[in-house]
Amino acid sequence: MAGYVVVGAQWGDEGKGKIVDVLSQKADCIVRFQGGNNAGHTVVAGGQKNVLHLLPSGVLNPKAKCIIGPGVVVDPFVLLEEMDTLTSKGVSVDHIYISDRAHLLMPYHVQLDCLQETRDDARKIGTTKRGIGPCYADKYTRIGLRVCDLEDWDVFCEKLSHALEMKNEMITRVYGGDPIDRDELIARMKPVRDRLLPMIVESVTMVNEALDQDQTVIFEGAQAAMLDINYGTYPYVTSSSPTAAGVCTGAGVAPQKLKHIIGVVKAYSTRVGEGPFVTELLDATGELIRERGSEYGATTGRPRRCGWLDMNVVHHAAMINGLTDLVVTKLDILSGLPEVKICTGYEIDGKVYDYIPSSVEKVAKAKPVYEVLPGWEEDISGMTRYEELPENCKTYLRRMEELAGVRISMVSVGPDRVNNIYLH
Ligand code: 2SA
Ligand code: GDP
Ligand code: MG
Repeated sequence: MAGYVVVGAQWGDEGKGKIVDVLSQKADCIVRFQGGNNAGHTVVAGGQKNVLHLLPSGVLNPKAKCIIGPGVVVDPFVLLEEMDTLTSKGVSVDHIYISDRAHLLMPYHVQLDCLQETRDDARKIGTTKRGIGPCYADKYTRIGLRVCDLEDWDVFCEKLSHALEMKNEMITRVYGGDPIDRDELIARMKPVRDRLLPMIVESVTMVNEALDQDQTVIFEGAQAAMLDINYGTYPYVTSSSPTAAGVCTGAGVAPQKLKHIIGVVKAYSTRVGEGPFVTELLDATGELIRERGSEYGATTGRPRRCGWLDMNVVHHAAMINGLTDLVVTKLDILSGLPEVKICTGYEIDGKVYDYIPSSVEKVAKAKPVYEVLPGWEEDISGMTRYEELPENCKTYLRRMEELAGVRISMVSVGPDRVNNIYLH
């Protein structure tokens, strides 16, 4: 039984897509378990770059089953567009399956997300405006539409009409927006339904059987621990659980079946959207990291905020996920900096915290406690063995391991699937 979980240990964009692609080459099954097309997962292979939003990053391996799991919110229009783009590049999409339990993200969710984000600047979350929050809200209010509802067209139309009536009331009365026309939406959904029907599966049994047969199954997280609805910097979070626990609820798999829990850690920190960011660099170094690391949203193109590595954050992620391994990415981007800093705690009103306080107001006041380490000059992007790395680079990695209490099993030194150094 080999269940591999790949999750983000910071604020997302750590390079999970790349790591899932690397692992997928020997996998039987890759499962997305939360989030939706807010995700932007980049895979670079043989000079060709693909950015995946809803499809699992294992899609380039035609032999592996790629499953959009029960915990995902699926915008069917985006899904089909993403599949068509891959098809036009010669990538097979015959191995993609959608869970019958996944929720459908409808145009009214997107509209509500946009309206909520533009209504009150002071309370803006900085979402991707892809409708994620409103769709999960409907799921928990129990007026969501699920993929299985598509199987009976009359049932689907009835449920859609009921939900749309309430949503239109909100769109028009609360936000003064334009209502969505029911007949038009139903007409748009008909051809979509016809294309989706053959891809619908009962994924829970499928995935559990694969694990019971000792197949290699990868659970691909989107976003990251600090964006977790329960354990992130609430309310500046996404609306799902991008953690190992999220695999259990979002894929229908028991905790003891998850053997390897890999936390992907970028060698520095980035965040996109609003919310506190204790190690943020609002200076030339932050700018340098953004440009060198091409730190722009893979879905929205927004510039990402950049800062030093925050081990308070990584330690938090290690704890709530039960990480067994760290994979460190983008270490190549730090080459040439005279010194590198690691945050080991937060100073708030004279007290040092070695954990993440729950109050976002408190975190916003925190001053980082730094350890300053010497940098390294060498370009490490072509290196393939740990021994080749500069001493200062090794010291940086070892300190990360110590502070996280988790071993580093791989270091990524470039975007391509071959740019890796294996430690274990
Ligand atoms: P949402 O849209 O409701 O999930 O937004 C809520 C918060 O979650 C953040 N979020 C992300 N953070 C980093 N990367 C994400 N994916 C894209 C990428 C982001 C992009 O790969 O670059 O292109 O802008 C992602 N998705 C959601 C979001 O910024 C809010 O802070
Ligand atoms: P994800 O959301 O966690 O999958 O990450 P993104 O794809 O949004 O952002 C990571 C970016 O860094 C992508 O452009 C990757 O191609 C790139 N990347 C991943 N690993 C490395 C690395 O080790 N070095 C460099 N230079 N780029 C990397
Ligand atoms: Mg991303």
